[in-house]
Amino acid sequence: MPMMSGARSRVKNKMVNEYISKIRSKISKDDYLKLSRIKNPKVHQFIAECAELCNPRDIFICSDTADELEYIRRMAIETGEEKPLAIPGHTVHFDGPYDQGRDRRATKYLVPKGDNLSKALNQIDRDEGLAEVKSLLKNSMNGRTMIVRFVSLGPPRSIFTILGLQCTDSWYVAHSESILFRPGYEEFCNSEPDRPFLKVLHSAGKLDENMVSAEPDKKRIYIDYSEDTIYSVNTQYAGNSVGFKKLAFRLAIRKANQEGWLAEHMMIMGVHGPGGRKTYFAGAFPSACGKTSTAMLPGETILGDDIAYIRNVNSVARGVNVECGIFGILKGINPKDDPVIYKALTSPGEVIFSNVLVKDGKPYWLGMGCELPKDGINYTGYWWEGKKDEHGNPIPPAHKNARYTISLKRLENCDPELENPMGVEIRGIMYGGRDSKAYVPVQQSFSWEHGIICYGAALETETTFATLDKEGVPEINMMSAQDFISIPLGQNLRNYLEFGRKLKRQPIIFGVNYFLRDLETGEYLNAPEDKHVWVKWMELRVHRDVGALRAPTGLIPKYDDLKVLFRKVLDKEYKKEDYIKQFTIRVPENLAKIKRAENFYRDKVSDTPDEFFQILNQQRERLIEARKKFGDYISPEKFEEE
Ligand code: SPV
Ligand code: MN
Repeated sequence: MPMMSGARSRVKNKMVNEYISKIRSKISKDDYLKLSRIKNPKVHQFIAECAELCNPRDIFICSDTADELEYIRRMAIETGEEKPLAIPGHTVHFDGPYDQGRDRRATKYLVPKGDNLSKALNQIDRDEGLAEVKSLLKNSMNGRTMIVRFVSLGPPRSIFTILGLQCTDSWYVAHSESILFRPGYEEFCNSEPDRPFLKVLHSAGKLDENMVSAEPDKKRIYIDYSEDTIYSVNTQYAGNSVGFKKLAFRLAIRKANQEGWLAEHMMIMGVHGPGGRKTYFAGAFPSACGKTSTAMLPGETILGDDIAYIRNVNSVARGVNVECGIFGILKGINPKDDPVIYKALTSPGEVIFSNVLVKDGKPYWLGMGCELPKDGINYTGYWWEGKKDEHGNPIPPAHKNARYTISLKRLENCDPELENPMGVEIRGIMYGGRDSKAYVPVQQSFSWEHGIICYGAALETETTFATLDKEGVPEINMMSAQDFISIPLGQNLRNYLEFGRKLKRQPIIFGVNYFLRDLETGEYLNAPEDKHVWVKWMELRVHRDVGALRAPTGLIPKYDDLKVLFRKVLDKEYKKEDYIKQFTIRVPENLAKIKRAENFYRDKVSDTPDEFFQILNQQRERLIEARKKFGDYISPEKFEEE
């Protein structure tokens, strides 16, 4: 690395000292030394500016030592943001009743004058937004400590690494970051003074007597992409406050686009195939649509459950997990269906539960496989069966979006390549939405472009409890990352298409749908565990070990192959009639789906590439052609082998 000239270095050091001196009265001598080891003046500038705006009583610099991490844990309990539970290492945190999920309405991009973002993205003029959020942050840390955290997104010292710095007044947020992200202080110290990094300023704002953000109507989460900075205030829900999760992800998407790689809302898993081989898949699913449960399938390994960076390395796609922990949904986790995670959540060790029901030091959540107590403490305070909210609606014992935060290393099925600085080769990518009517449970695309466009860009899903909006409304959710895409959507699609075209070995693209229902009865056509069979089938397809049938929407499995897999994987009899129901191509529903995707992109995305409409149209023509021969609902047995 080039050395700085003496004169330049002296100027930089002077600036460093100037910024640190501004906050000198609020930091200890030790912390002063910790900051002096970092040579990047922008780090000191950001910390000094945050302190000036939010006016904390003091500042705590975390350099990632075991003692400091323990101190953060203790402070989260001492301040009351977390409460200890009976099992050692377990704590519970509550968010307020209006802070139980990502808040789309309060989350906005700050758009400088003259810049254009797709209409579909929530935005505000940068000057106006900055003035608003800064006025809310003004003096927000009065009487509290500002905690400074440094993290490495992706394994440290790798081509994937992006550095992040967060200032927060929430010990819960700082604690969550210890579990979810790799330490970054050392890498900050060892970096050149001009190395870019992402910045987050968060304040929980005014707190009530239970240490819960008390002014949800003043919640703002603003993304200043022109300065790689995020402002978040009057919220504690981790998706809104832990800046390196979905907020920094939005900034990473912009960076990835500029540099020609992919930042994705994807899990990464290792799938075991015949002969002891392991094949890595990435999978994009909207929130609460089966992403973590796929990555957690018993007998396979989990490398990541939420955010992946994928790069072209020697002409193959390699991916890493941006995080090293899980902020996962508790609802439905039970010892029968999810033995690995259930065991980790009921054994001693560090876990933060949020928005569960607590009774006698034990956390309870919906669908945990046992009867829940009739009273206890939940996100509304003391709860009893029959308690109603202000609109007269019954309050559930635990929130549907109750979550756990745990380190991946605590799991028996954690993939050994988690910390590989070169990541793992991604051989398959799956896109899965909540589509009750049209797509079959699993299909393989005809090409990279077909998969990216028809399964990824046109992905349609019904809204879930992971955001504060109404549930069950169908919407287009591009690559399952619509909430996070911070550039014009057409440009995002172009970047994707280009990325694949430059690879010598492209990942195979699959579309999955765990939510297909019978058109008449409305019943789900598959059990949740069936996804394991689809995953094993995809693994075989990557290696071309089984054939497939050429349907208008993609290559679909043959009955005989699935029958063998159902027996092997689930020890289940797979009936021909079930196969036919699940894999019947529903022409009217698929045509309507294409129309909705076209309308969305035509109305909302002015820079959609023509290729998108061409490829969707080809799918339409294949469907119409097939309908001429076989009618509206076509049994898979009508299709020929590829
Ligand atoms: C999601 O909602 O997609 C999550 C949780 O993974 S959050 O951190 O809220 O984004
Ligand atoms: Mn997610």
